[in-house]
Amino acid sequence: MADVAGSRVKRQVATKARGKARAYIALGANLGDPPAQLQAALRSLRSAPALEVIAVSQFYRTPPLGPPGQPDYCNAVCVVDTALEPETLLDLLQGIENAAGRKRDGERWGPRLLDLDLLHMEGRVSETPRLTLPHPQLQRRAFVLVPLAQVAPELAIPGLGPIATLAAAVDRSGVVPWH
Ligand code: A4P
Ligand code: MG
Repeated sequence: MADVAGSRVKRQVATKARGKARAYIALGANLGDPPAQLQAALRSLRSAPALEVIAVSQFYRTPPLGPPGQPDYCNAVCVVDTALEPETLLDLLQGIENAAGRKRDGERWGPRLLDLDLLHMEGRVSETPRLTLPHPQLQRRAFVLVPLAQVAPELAIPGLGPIATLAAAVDRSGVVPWH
């Protein structure tokens, strides 16, 4: 146990020494072939020179939040280390969404081919018109908290608290593994 904790501390120190921060990205899709779009987005993230993908959660089937009548979502969370500034990382995520054919002209929370949201970035907060960090809806969404708790069970977000506590407080009954 001590070894595991010790190596975690060393890893955090090494990460900071390189000027990198750990970031948590939510992936979602409910049009086309959702798991294939998530896999393609993960390939793009892995091939981005400015990012190191550290962990990816399982893919989950989740009931849609938003207008009724849309398909279930496929959701996941990915952990990366990066030296990018938060808004530059958002540019990268939106570029991947656009390359997947994402349109932004639909209704709020309507169906989509690919959505990549920046959930949290270690040591960073933001309240600009383009970027709110931590993500303002994070603590309400089982489709975010279940995969986030899987890849970062010990994460605590300043102002919100431990992910495990947040995940235990939402209705997770509709969130099931994607088969
Ligand atoms: N923006 C501000 N902060 C952030 C952030 N932390 N991460 C701005 C990403 N973007 C952020 O986003 C609208 C604007 O939010 C961006 O231009 C960016 O500058 P968008 O992706 O263009 O549009 P959107 O995703 O439709 O907007 P919104 O309101 O952010 O939707 P959400 O919150 O992403 O919700 N149900 C299930 N089961 N699973 C889902 O994944 N997703 C949504 C979308 C609705 N229902 C869902 C799911
Ligand atoms: Mg979005």
